[in-house]
Amino acid sequence: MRVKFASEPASAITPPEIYAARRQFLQGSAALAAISLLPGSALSATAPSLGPLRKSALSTNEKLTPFSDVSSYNNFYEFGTDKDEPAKHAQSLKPRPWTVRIEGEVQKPRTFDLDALLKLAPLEERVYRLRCVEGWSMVIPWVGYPLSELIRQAEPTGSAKYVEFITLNDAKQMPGLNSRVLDWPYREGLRLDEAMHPLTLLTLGLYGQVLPNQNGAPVRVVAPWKYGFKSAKSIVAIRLLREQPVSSWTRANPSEYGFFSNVNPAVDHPRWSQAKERRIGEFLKRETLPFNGYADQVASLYAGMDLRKHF
Ligand SMILES: Nc1nc2c(c(=O)[nH]1)N[C@H]1C(S)=C(S)[C@@H](COP(=O)(O)O)O[C@H]1N2
Ligand SMILES: [Mo]
Repeated sequence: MRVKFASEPASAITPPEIYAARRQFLQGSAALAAISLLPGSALSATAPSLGPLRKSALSTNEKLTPFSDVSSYNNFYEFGTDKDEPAKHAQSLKPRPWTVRIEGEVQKPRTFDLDALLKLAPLEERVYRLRCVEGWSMVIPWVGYPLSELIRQAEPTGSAKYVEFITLNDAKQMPGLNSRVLDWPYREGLRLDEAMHPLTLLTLGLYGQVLPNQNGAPVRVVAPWKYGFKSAKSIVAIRLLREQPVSSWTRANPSEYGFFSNVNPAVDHPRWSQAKERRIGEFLKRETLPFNGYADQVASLYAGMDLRKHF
């Protein structure tokens, strides 16, 4: 990670060890065990800190996946399709300067630069499970605030029913765009009520630091009850829509990737079971939980829907 905040003096940058100590203090004994397994040196020595952070009650207490795995085992097809390619190639991404525009069915279309996004709402640490449709999962301490904080700034009209997320589309920064593996730019979407749900995080960092490029710098979305591909990285536009958008994965293979893609152990992917998952760093597989363990918070969003049909 070589991102620097041009505006910040070196003294404002919290060393990773201090971050780890602060997090221990905040999280109490449940997280102590997890943190002590994680040497400060495992964090980036150069990435700017995003502290101080509020602790979120929506966090899981599960053991964190080490920073080294979170930042080296990635899906980010703009940098290649192998898990190790984003970490190898994403240094060509320039996360500053950066803007995100909010447009479409809104009364106030707006463009925010990164400094404005960082100041828009108090940053929180949210420890979430992330479950990839491929059958692996991680536990990641994300940093951000509810996406709803950003969306409401643009004042969605009464006709807005869906939200589309559009990733940067620049082959100079993203060598994978020269491959036809997906229809670029990467697009994802949520229903408006999903996007406004308090769990849905506008994500600017992880492990207390700005996002590593390979994790979607400088800004991404994380919707933790859905398969990982719903959480678009390196977003440049958020579009409010009347109609359901077609995401890149649905376009590539509609019979395998539906619009909702809620984590569901009872609905197999056409080519493999979704009943279990491998937590990165563990040997034995775990049972996959409905809605990735967030059923209490989100199941009501789908009341009356047949989730086998709306997969
Ligand atoms: N723009 C973009 N966003 C993306 C992807 C991608 O290829 N391009 N991959 C998705 C998939 S499949 C997963 S599992 C998660 C992985 O996020 P992580 O690497 O930060 O763990 O990012 C998602 N967001
Ligand atoms: Mo994924």
